[in-house]
Amino acid sequence: MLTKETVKAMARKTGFDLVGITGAAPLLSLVPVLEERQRRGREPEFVSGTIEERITPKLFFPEAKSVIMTALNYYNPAIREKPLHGKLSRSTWGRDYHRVMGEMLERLGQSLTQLEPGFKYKAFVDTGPLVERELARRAGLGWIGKNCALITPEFGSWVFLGGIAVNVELPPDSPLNQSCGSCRRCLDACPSGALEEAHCVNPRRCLSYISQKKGYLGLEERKLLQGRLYGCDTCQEVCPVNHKVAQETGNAAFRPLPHVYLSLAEIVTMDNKQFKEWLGPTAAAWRGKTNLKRNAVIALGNGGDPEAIPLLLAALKDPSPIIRGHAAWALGSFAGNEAGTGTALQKALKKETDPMAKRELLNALEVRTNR
Ligand code: B12
Ligand code: SF4
Ligand code: SF4
Repeated sequence: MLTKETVKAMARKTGFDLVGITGAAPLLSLVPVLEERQRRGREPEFVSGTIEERITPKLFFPEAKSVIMTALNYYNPAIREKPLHGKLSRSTWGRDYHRVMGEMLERLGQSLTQLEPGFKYKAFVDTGPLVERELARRAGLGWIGKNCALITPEFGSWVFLGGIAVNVELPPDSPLNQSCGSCRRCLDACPSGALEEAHCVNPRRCLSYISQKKGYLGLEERKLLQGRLYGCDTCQEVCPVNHKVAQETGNAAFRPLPHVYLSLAEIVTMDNKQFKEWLGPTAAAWRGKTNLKRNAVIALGNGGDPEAIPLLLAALKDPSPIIRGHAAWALGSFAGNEAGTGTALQKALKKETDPMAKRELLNALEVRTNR
């Protein structure tokens, strides 16, 4: 018979940093939290599943009797910031964790199938409906920080979560009896005020979400993003637990790939082939090329470095109206009357057919006249 010890040993052998077990009972304590989010229209558009599906392992895998929760440490020390370069969250520095962890979970499931006749499982990492932080908390992997992250005593919050629902009953682990205490550094450091109170993030104000949202961003959102190209690490970077326990990942798949050193110029001008080659293997690609280019244009505008101006003038001719529109805004945000910019904006306005991009061009020209 499959024992908890065998399962854990196999998970470690597969390469997981942490493993814990919880039952398949629904995550009932989340119901009021999820209802409130729905009522206030706060769920990101890419979150799938009804509340019932998000809290019920048996709706995900009808034969589920237990859930094996795993964590992978993905921490890498900071990369030195450079002018005219943007910022990617650490979760996107290495290979896409959905693939890396998904493959590992499948391997774990297959190994357990070899050991136990009739063993069945279904794996999930991030894109499934189940709320993984709560499953991980219940499986004793860590506690929920005031920044909403699952914080582990071994690696802090720099861990990806994933699991397999299984058709065998395993003795569950107990949740940890740990908390953030009186600390509130993440609440004070969140640049957008998305952490409205302890354990409660407003997803629509979270810069991680804003960086992933498609289309035109509002003026406040553009300013708040600063140089972020994808994701936001601020509430984890300030966390004293992370300062104390974070350790460089031992998983080669999560070491930084060359894309983390790309300049904003390279991102703003990349074509489809470069996008696929540079970002395709990472988790920063799933919202598409235009999103990253848009965020790079915004970073150039926020950076205020005059070297950005020729790049932004070129971006006024980009095939995507979203890039043209944000480039107009970025040019409008430069303080002086840089030679040629006004004329370039006027010229672009004459040719522009997209109503939103046209509005951005008009706004940029108005900002410059009023200066
Ligand atoms: C949608 C989503 C987002 C959205 C919304 C996030 C949110 N917190 O609501 C956005 C795009 C903003 C986002 C951002 C990030 N995400 Co995200 N995201 C998800 C996803 C797909 C679903 C999350 C969800 O349904 N949340 C519902 C809410 C209710 O639960 P929760 O926020 O996850 O967590 C807890 C608290 O809200 C808490 N809670 C609520 N009320 C109360 C009250 C009290 C008193 C207490 C104690 C607790 C408490 O209970 C919840 C569970 O225990 C999960 C994967 C998954 N399927 O679970 C990944 C996931 C949560 N994300 C992850 C990551 C890494 C991030 C980012 C760090 C990425 C980045 N660097 O930009 C940021 C962190 C932002 C933050 N501070 O939460 C990891 C988390 C790893 C970890 N160690 O915690 C996950 C688990 C993906 C994975 N498989 O690894 N994410
Ligand atoms: S990820 Fe950034 S914006 Fe979102 S809650 Fe944390 S600090 Fe705030
Ligand atoms: S910064 Fe402080 S309050 Fe926020 S998650 Fe870390 S320990 Fe908890």
